[in-house]
Amino acid sequence: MNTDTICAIATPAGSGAIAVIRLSGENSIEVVDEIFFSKNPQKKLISQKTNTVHLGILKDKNEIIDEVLVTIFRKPNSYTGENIVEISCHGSMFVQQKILQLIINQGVRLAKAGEFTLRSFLNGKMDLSQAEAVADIIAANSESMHKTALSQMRGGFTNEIKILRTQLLDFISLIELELDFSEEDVEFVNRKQLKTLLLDIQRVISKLLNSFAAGNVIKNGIPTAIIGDANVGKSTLLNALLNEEKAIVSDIAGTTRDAIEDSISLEGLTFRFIDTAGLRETNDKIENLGIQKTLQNIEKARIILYLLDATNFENGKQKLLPLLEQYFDKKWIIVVNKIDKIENFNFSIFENFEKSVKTVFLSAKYRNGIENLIKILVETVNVDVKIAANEVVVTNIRHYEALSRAFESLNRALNGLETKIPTDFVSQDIREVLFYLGEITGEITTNEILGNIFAKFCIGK
Ligand SMILES: Nc1nc2c(ncn2[C@@H]2O[C@H](COP(=O)(O)OP(=O)(O)OP(=O)(O)O)[C@@H](O)[C@H]2O)c(=O)[nH]1
Ligand SMILES: [Mg+2]
Repeated sequence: MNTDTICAIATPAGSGAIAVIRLSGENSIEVVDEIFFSKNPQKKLISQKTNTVHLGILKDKNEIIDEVLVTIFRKPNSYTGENIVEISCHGSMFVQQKILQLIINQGVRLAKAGEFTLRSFLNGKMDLSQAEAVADIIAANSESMHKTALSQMRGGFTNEIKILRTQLLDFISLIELELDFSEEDVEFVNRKQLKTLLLDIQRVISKLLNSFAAGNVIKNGIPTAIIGDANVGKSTLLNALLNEEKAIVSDIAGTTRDAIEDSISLEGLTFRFIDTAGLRETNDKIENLGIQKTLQNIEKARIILYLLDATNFENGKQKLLPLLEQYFDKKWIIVVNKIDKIENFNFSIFENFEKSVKTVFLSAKYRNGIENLIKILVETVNVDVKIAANEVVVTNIRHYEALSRAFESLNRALNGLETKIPTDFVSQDIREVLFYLGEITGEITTNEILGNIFAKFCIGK
């Protein structure tokens, strides 16, 4: 394990009011002491207490670089578990680089992405899933994402897993003892108790596996496909929802060929809107590929906004019914667009149009009625996502995979107990359960796993 001192700019690239440069490692306090001068010439950082802040100037030989605040965290009570110094300087790019260079000149190494958090994990300050949650918190851009990441950082579901894993470890040691005495036909392990524990674990894992779908929605946004005939205003609606001219809009039917998508957070929920190629008969090869893709996007979506043109809806209506039947498990919302084109719009034409499905009337072009659509969108998903946000949820694909593997091994172990196969096979399956559960929390890690996780972090975290 590396214990050298590392440094990085912890604030985003660019200039700002303040920037923070961070050092971690045995020598961080001494290193900063070399360039830091307090008003009181007697004051040395090395003799200051932990968690204290000091005002002074940084100097490169005799040249003053900046007036700064220096915060000291002594090991082991710091983020990384090592000595940490944070220098808050004025946020000019030039000053930041200059200070960083000064520190590096003293033999401190530039930190790799996520290295501070990696050290925190290696020093036992947090488990692996908590470290991953740190990255998720930084990436969170909606309330629900933030909530789940925060709950995970504070322990989330891994506490429960750790407890069950420890209990299982106790059993496995007894089982293995039993195997050592196999000639003597003794039973140290109460099979009934073991089975109860395995069933407990099975219940927990299966709950977590089920939460992944909801977790995924929270993290990546609720996939919402915008579907309909050509020219009904799908791209116009996408732009209105995103508040941005993302997709090309034109009065030529068949404008959108490839699916266009983007996410936006609406009332705390992230929606991923997918604008698609209009459904119509055409000989255009590329457009046809686009239409096939539209069908795949219906498949992947959770919510379908089905657009109709208020001035010309017969065609769209005919296509809607078979789609509704085929994709009955999706949440459909019918959007009647271009109502600005009709004076004295007669809503009753659409009444009972499709009883089970909500209908919204709007003008995408003039952004009339968009608020109402957003309200209905939020209502549509709120129920299931809200539940998910308050429970522990798995949002991380790595955790999901490890849990799936653990689940398989667990079922084999339970089967083995049932059919009374030789104990060493059962013990092998239980070892596997332990292995996969340990992978989540980091009790079992490989360099490859660590490398994958921390490479995704920002430098300075
Ligand atoms: N008056 C009016 N025109 C609209 C409205 N929404 C869209 N349009 C117009 O309808 C035409 C088609 O709009 P698009 O958004 O490109 O339609 P689309 O469904 O994406 O079309 P394709 O990509 O070809 O399938 C454009 O000329 C838009 O300006 C609306 O609410 N009112
Ligand atoms: Mg379009």
